[in-house]
Amino acid sequence: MLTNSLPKTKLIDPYILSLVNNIGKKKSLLRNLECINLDSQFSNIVGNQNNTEYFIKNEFHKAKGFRKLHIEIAEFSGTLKILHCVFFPDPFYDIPIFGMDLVKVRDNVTAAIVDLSPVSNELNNDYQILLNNVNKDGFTSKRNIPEWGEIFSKNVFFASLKNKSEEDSFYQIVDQYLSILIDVCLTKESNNNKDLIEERIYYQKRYCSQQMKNDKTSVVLKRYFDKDWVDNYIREILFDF
Ligand code: BLA
Repeated sequence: MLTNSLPKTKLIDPYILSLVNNIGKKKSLLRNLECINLDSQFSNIVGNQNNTEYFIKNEFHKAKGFRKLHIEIAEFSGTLKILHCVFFPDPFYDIPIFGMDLVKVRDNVTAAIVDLSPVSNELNNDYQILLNNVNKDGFTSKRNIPEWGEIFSKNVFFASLKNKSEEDSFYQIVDQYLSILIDVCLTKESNNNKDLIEERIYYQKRYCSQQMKNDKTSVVLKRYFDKDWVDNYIREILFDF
């Protein structure tokens, strides 16, 4: 499991661990879950730059309906902690893209985002109705989605988390979005309609290219790695397609 191999001193914070454990639990409900072997240079990245330590851990799986289930945890200089997770569907299936990102600076969760993003033009997706019903009240600092975020659904949730109660509420939202994803995907079978598959591929490529416009991701990585490494990491590990 992703967190088992972290040295105790580097153990990322308990809130991020609780989210990772829950994501792992939900993921284990998927059919035909298999590890995807990842080049070891990317599975466990540890280093020290100007006396500030960092680590990044990546885990890749695939399952029925999903081409890539990616969970990444990272910590930079002991102050910036990140949980990044994207479940990329197999375009032969009508399954949305699950994405979440959590950025914690010291004790503050400055960004907590989760969505099931669409892979077709169809507005009345069965899962959108369920997402709409998830309680997203009780947050004091909701945030606006940046321009590149047109890939997200109208049920995207994005906020800073101001206290333990907001952290608990965000945990519940992620839990429910994952439950909806799993319930929906367990009912889906692959289909061979060429137009639908092409549309899903188009949406997934667009998801990746729009995410690459988020310069917040590359700015952090470029403090620790050179530009070519960062470009390659974003293209091949985070948002390949
Ligand atoms: C914002 N992402 C951020 C921020 C940082 C990172 C430092 C700024 C925090 C803030 O605005 O409060 C950094 N995120 C990273 C890094 C990695 C990462 C270094 O995942 C990985 C190595 N980003 C995603 C995914 C989503 C996402 C999957 O990777 C959504 C599903 C969203 N991150 C996202 C959004 C912002 C953000 C919407 C805010 C951007 C803005 O307001 O301009």
